[in-house]
Amino acid sequence: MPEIGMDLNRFILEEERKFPSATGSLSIALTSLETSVKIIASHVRMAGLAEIFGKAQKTNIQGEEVQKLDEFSNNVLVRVLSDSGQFYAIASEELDDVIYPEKGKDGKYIIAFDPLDGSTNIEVNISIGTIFSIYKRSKGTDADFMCGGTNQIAAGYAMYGSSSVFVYTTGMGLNGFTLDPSSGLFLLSHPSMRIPESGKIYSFNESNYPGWDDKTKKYLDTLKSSGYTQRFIGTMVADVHRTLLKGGVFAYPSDKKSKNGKLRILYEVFPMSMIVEESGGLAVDGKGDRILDIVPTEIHQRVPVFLGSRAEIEMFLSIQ
Ligand code: AFP
Repeated sequence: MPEIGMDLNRFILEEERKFPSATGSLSIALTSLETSVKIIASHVRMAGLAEIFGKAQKTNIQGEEVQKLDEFSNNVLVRVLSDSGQFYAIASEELDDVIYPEKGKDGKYIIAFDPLDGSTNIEVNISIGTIFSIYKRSKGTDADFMCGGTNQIAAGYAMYGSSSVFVYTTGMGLNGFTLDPSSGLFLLSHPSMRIPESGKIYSFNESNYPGWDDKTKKYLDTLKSSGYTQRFIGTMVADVHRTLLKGGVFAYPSDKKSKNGKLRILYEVFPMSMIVEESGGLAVDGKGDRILDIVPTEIHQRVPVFLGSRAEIEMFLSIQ
């Protein structure tokens, strides 16, 4: 068990030492993510003060309103990750097309991210976050991103809440770090995270109930009649973070208006599914198929998702 309080940088290096053949590329890649989220965290703290607050009066590829802090976060990630030289390609929820950074032409990795998840919560001072997912470069085209969730080599998120946390996995356990504002270091606070086998919370946007299919409606009815309570923040990072710590289920089902649900597979659903599975939980789509086995066909694809504790996902799977 790693030592509580260990600095994220040292943790990344100690993990690398477990693989004598490692070149250090993944460590540099992860450290560049750490740098990016520290910069974003400090700007999130300043949001109400630093004229960065407010809307940029544009819409992004998803037709959603882009806020200034989204643009800032996207720009920080693109710049810092490009400068690291480790990423051959970068796909962002905020950008129409994949970027191929000049400095990354020899990079072994590609990365997909949602720079600022939960952006509608910025103005009301509710937790927001950054989500990322790393793959190996193969052919060197956009198609490299369409290799399926099981090929992620690392996934993680940062949450900017009452404190800032950084949670990530490289497939060797899930670990969470909390930012110490006085030293500016992410310190290990949640080693070897395990999701509870079951919980008592369901996290759905229940206002979509009328548009759900019968199975989803029946599931929700069963949860309610079995004494579950509801929490829905509207920031996937925060809802999943709570689900990891307290157990239960987070879901964003399809509905009559959004046939594939709302959440994006590359930027949100794959990384969170890897994280939840790594902690001992399950992540499935509306048909009950494992999320990580899906092979997307386009970078901005959406997918319905049900993820969380084993007991609550098995309950969903058992409903006819
Ligand atoms: P924004 O980043 O546009 O706020 O969307 C957040 C999100 O993608 C995800 O984090 C939430 O779970 C989900 O949307 C909430 O969406 P609704 O409030 O529309 O149900």
